[in-house]
Amino acid sequence: MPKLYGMLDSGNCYKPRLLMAKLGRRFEHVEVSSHDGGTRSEAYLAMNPNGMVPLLELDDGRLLAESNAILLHLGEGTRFVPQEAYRRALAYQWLFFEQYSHEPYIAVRKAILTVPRRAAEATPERLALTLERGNKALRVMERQLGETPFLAGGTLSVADISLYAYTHEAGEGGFDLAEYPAIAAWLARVAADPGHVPIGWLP
Ligand SMILES: N[C@@H](CCC(=O)N[C@@H](CS)C(=O)NCC(=O)O)C(=O)O
Repeated sequence: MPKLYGMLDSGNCYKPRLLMAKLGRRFEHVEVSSHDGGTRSEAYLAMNPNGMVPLLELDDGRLLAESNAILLHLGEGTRFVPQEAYRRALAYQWLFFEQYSHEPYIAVRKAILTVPRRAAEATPERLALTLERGNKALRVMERQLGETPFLAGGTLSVADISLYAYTHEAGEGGFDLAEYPAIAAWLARVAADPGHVPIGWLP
C-alpha cells in the first residue's frame, strides 16, 4: 500500500489526501511534522533531502515529493488530469500559480499568524506584503471563476484540488472571502464533488 508522509494540519499535505480519498485509493498516512522536528530527522532527510512534506512512497519504494507533482502522478489517467493538451497545460498553469503566487502568501500568512513558533515572522511588513500579494492571487482566481466553474474549465481537476487546500482556510490568515463571491461559490462546488473529505480526514 502506498504511504503518504505528511502533517495533518498542512494544506500541502491535504492535497494528496483529498485526491486519494476521491479516487478511493487505499494508503497509509505517516505523520511527519515540522512541529516536533520530524521533517529534519536524519531518517526523513534520507528520503526527502528538502525536508518537507508531503512525500509519497509507492509500493515499490520509489519516492515522490512536491504536493502538485504528487497530484499529477496520482491523477494520471483519471478525470482529475485533463487529457486534451491545452486543458492539461491550463491545469499546470494553475498548479504553478499556486506555488509561486498563492501559497507563499495565503498559506504563509495563516502560518505566521497561527503557529506560535512562527510568531516572530509576523512583522508588520510581512503581514502587509502577504495580505497584498494574497489578495492579488485571490483576484486572479475570482476573475477566472467568474468565467468558468472550475479553474481549468468546465470540470474539476487537480488545479482545483491544489488551490482548494489553502483557499478554503484563507480566512484564518485574515483574508475576507466575502469579497470574492465567485471563489465562495467555487469552494462550495469543490466541497460538493463526490468523495470530498475535510482537511482533518485520515484513511
Ligand atoms: N513546495 C512544497 C512545499 C511543502 C511545504 O511547504 N511543506 C511544509 C508543510 S506545509 C513543510 O514540510 N515544512 C517543514 C519544514 O519546513 O520543516 C510542496 O508543495 O509540497
